[in-house]
Amino acid sequence: MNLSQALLNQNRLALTRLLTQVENNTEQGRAALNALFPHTGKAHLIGVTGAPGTGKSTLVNQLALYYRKEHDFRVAILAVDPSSPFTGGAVLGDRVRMRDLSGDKNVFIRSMASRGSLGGLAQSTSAMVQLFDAANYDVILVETVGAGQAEVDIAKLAHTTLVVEAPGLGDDIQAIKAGILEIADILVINKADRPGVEHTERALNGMLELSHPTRRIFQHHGRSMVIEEEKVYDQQNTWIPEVKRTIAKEGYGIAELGEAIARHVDFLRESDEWSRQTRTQLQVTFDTLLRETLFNRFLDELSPQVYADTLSQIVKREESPWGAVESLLKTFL
Ligand SMILES: Nc1nc2c(ncn2[C@@H]2O[C@H](COP(=O)(O)OP(=O)(O)O)[C@@H](O)[C@H]2O)c(=O)[nH]1
Ligand SMILES: [Mg+2]
Repeated sequence: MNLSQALLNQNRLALTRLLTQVENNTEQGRAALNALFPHTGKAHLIGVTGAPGTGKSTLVNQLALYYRKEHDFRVAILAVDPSSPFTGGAVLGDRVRMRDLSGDKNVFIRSMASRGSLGGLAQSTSAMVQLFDAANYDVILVETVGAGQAEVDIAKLAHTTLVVEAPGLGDDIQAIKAGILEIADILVINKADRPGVEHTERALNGMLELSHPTRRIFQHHGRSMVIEEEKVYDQQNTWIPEVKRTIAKEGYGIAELGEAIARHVDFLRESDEWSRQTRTQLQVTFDTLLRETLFNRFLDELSPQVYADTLSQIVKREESPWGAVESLLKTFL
């Protein structure tokens, strides 16, 4: 059976198998990505990131239910959690998710626990997302934990990035420290039933005020004007992140969040930002593949002895990395 063809026919087993191939960066996985590429480029990729315990899994679960009910979208969920390699990332939120969404053949849930192969976590994620895209999922929700460089890289893949905060996680807002606020299109204050929600909201608004001084008020013919809620982007046509409160556990604020996400999609389409993002992502994929392939091909040609000798010369400072590369390349040209 041709797995790629089966995937296009929305066969779940084929998708499951190819996801594993692609996650492990096998020959078969790469061949499938190549064959399926013409069928990609349609899905809306939503990244959901934030500190552990803020309620990301619960929120993703609720968003999936919302998209099923309100829009009849086909929804894929990819939970990237390298911190729990033995459980496959299936913590409490994921079990709840499984219960609510299992049995719906238009929902597909997958956990990724590995650090990702050669190209790294972001590249593995990107490749797995392409399979969901080809399999005709309208919305792909990618949940990532924490705020490291890998999470930032994954967030850059997404068309829309939600950064989830929760009140009472200490006075510092976790995400700000890691600079993850800069990648947020929508800031979600989940657990809005908890005390301290006003404090968190004030802190986030303060941060936004600094980075987007035009957020609430801008000058118009010398007069100050308050922007209406629907017109959340400024004159430069840049998106101003929205702040939304949710109680994911009870489904509160989910529809409003869904509407904010829809406004962001409208903005991406109208401002041509969607095509720009797509172009950048494809360039990253292309460059990464090129670098990886050339490097591997070069190593295949080079005897391990020559590599080891050169490295020890560099370590002894008899040769510089620059000089070594130059002379090695000469012998191959
Ligand atoms: N009080 C409250 N608890 C919530 C809310 N959303 C999720 N939780 C709980 O917070 C815990 C962590 O949720 P989870 O979705 O696994 O968080 P994640 O680690 O960010 O994926 C679970 O016990 C959830 O039931 C909420 O809006 N309010
Ligand atoms: Mg989770």
